[in-house]
Amino acid sequence: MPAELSPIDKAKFAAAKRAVDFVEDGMRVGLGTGSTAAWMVRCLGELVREEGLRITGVPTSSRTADLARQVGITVVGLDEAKWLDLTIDGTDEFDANLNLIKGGGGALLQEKIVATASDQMIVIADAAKEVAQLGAFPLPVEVVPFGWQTTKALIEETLVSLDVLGRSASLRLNGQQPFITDEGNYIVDLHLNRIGNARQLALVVNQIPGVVENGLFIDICDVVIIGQGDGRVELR
Ligand code: ABF
Repeated sequence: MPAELSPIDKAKFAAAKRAVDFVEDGMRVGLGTGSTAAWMVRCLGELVREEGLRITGVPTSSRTADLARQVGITVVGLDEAKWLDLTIDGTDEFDANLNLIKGGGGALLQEKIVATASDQMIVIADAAKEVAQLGAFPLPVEVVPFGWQTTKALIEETLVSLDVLGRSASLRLNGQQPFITDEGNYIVDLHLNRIGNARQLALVVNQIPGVVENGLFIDICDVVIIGQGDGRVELR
């Protein structure tokens, strides 16, 4: 573990390092996005360069693709890999049922596609990501730019009938401009505070015309590896 890391980065590194123990020679591996996943990509790159580990990486964002190539991992698209043995990714929140809120980095669409096309999904996280109930982290929803304000209004209207505490939504900005995803879409963040029925919310929001995908990962994650500042890890 690099010596100069802050406690939070030590926790992320510890979880990432433990996760790569699950990667076997010849695997097709989904590579997640975010700072914790970046440690995992770097650890895998070291095994590729120094131990001759042979894997094929399928990145979940352009940022991850660039880092994977930089550290020497062979990168292919999902359609070339067809199906993955394992996806390792970060998260913004996880609950006792291993349901997640993801998308803080704006890559939720590719992350969910890749994780769903995998035999197993391992999430790596620092302990602060664990919550009793999902929703304190704003729920990212990817929407097409066409008519986004109408889509946002329809989402807010729908929230009135759902078991959530907060009901406001905001367009995610990058400076003064809308944040643009790898697919050229926008992100609307839902400020819900507490989500009572995540499964129902995920289904209802995705029915709204203009919504592409939401950041709720229900029944997708198989294992969460929680890293601690002292280097210890815990598996859920
Ligand atoms: C990514 O990991 C995103 O879905 C999520 O927002 C992010 C968490 O980032 P970090 O690991 O930097 O906390 O998969």
